[in-house]
Amino acid sequence: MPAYNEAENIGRMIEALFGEEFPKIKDADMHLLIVDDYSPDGTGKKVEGYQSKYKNLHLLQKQKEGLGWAYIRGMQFAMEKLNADAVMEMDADFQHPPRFVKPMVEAYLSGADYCIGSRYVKGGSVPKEWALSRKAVSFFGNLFIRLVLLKPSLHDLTTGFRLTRVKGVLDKIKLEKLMEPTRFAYKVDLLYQSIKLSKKTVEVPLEFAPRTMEKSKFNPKEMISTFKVAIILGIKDKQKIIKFGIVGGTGFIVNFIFLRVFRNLGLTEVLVWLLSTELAIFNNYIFNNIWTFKDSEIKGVKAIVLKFLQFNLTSAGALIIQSIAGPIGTKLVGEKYDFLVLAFVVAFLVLPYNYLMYTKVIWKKK
Ligand SMILES: Nc1nc2c(ncn2[C@@H]2O[C@H](COP(=O)(O)OP(=O)(O)O)[C@@H](O)[C@H]2O)c(=O)[nH]1
Ligand SMILES: [Mg+2]
Repeated sequence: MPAYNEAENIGRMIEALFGEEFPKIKDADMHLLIVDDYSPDGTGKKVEGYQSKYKNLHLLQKQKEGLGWAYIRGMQFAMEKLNADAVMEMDADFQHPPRFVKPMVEAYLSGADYCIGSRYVKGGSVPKEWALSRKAVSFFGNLFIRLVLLKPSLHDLTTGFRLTRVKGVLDKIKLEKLMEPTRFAYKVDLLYQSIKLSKKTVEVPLEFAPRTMEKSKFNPKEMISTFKVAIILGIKDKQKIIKFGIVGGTGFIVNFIFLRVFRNLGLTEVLVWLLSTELAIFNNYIFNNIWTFKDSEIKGVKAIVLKFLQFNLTSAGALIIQSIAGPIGTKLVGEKYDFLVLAFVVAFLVLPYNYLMYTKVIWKKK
């Protein structure tokens, strides 16, 4: 729980959690770690005052470097010093009402690796008091990020109320390398990486409450940097697919050039097609290996040769798909439209099939 100038809230928050909510949670040992950036209003002192009363209350104090760093340092402390199995992110200002902690922990205990406190699912909400313009900014901003990151199945990507399993998720993330760590935008990068690592992600309804005291630290600068991070991540996410497409294009060119070359050499037509296609397959294999899937590059002569044979089998699979779907398609729409059938089969069957095989079989992550 990051807290900056929350002296008016922090005492009530500590009491609400340790006095009411934590005792209701039976199957987890609950701790509260507050990260205070030496708030001038004495937030830290207030916390210290409660530490003798609640032994699971911890305080981490550091220089002010913005919200992202408060979380990064807090998460590192939770993992390294407190040996946490899971870490929650929660505000100190009651905008995340303490009663929502329990359902989050329950979702984790029933197997979720990543729980998102969601304002935009059934049972969740944003404050009724918010002006329409504020609601619109929150809703459309969030929708934009959902679309950019291609995560339409999740409804709240900008929430600050989340629970993450340490093993396999949080401990795999290079927290110090998060984008925009001084800002609220840290949330988007952290969420993006967590979703990738998490095997089971769930959304738990959250009724986001209005702020009671003090002022919000969110502002247009924070908003712009949040969008920036989302766009950069969105492009990064699609880089592989773009490279895969480009390599496929070079394969087509190789195929075409050698078709002519071998024909001019006077080879039989079957051999002309066979050799030029094999060269295209070889081209695609090499360039996908050193470029598209560089992060899981196949190395060593033996591995390269074996994987190349596997790659040929994959390509044979594409041939089979095409020779089954092609005739069926032409039968349905007529020979006149065979080019449409070809485009359809390639776009919706062969390319997805290839991409799937490349990512899940050939260049499968270890
Ligand atoms: N330690 C620390 N906490 C911060 C900082 N900025 C915001 N917070 C805390 O983070 C939480 C969310 O901030 P808030 O201003 O309420 O943002 P909003 O809810 O998005 O309007 C609150 O508990 C703040 O006290 C910071 O720079 N350092
Ligand atoms: Mg707040």
